[in-house]
Amino acid sequence: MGRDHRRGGNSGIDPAELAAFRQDVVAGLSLPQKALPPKHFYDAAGSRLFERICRLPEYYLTRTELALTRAHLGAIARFTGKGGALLEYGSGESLKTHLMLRAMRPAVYMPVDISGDALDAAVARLAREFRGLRIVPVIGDFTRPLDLPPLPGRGRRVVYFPGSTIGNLTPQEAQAFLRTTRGQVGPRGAMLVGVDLKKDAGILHAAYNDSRGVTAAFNLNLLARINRELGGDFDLRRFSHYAFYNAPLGRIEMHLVSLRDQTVNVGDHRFAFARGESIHTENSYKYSVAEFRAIAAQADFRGEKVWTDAKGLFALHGLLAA
Ligand code: SAH
Ligand code: AVI
Repeated sequence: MGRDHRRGGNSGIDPAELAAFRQDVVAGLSLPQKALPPKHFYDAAGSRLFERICRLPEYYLTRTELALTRAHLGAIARFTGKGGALLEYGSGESLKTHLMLRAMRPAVYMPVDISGDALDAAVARLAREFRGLRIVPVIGDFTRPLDLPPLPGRGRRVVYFPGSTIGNLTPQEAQAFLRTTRGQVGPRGAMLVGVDLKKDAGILHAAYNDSRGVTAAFNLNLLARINRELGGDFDLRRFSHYAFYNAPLGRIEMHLVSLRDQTVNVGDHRFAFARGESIHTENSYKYSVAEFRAIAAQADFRGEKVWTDAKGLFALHGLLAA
């Protein structure tokens, strides 16, 4: 499923991707609790909205992880080692990657992202900044088996997964993902994972209900994308963004709530919504250091290092193959 991004630009939508999107939408809207996978947020408009979220004052995750990475860059480079190969999942605009590339100086960088638009822009920027670096971009979905090109060279393999994107998987999915990654890095490999920590629910609530409404627009863009790509007729004014912290499950949940009884068509399919009924669009799990290390241990990774900020908002885990 992994593909080189040089497949001829991103002007047209890949028919296989479109079919997979349609299948997920039809299946998800047919569930008793309607649900859509969060990976479909990231079309060109969604990736741009996410980049705006990263710069919001309430969304502490990005700036905290950036500051953390900057503050500990020497120690992080000692942990990863120099040279070798760096594989990044969910690289997006590769914001934090600049720091990692400067510190680690890998021979090869392989960014993997579902969003061809985000990947294209990031690769063009990185190629200008890191002239000798071999960049092997892959458009792919890390929730499915990925047929990645072989990582060249005999140096150490390091997988970078920042941004707490791992929190958008369930704990079971996260463990399965880490196990696959453990296979990719091999016995001498390492992994760096950014994980949002559990914290005061008020801080979390503000981060996912920002005052400018960018997160709401990001959530609603999923319906706009269904309209654009699958011939849907969602009226975006009849749905509202809803995000809350589900404390027992340790996760932010994002939903789109129907503001009235209504019927929506997606191609030949028809879906009824009762007033107040929601589509569950995303989970964002928050883990204490011990909770995340326990998941990693089940995937044969040992929590070797962890860097956290003074306010205890975010953790950057250094994992080694156990
Ligand atoms: N790493 C960046 C971006 C995080 S946003 C940061 O830390 O700021 C999440 C990124 O993961 C987006 O770029 C999105 O396109 C990508 N993504 C989400 N689900 C994905 C999936 N299933 N497979 C591959 N990439 C995915
Ligand atoms: C990409 N991911 C880690 C973000 C998060 O915080 O779960 C996506 C996001 N959803 C709403 N705001 C940001």
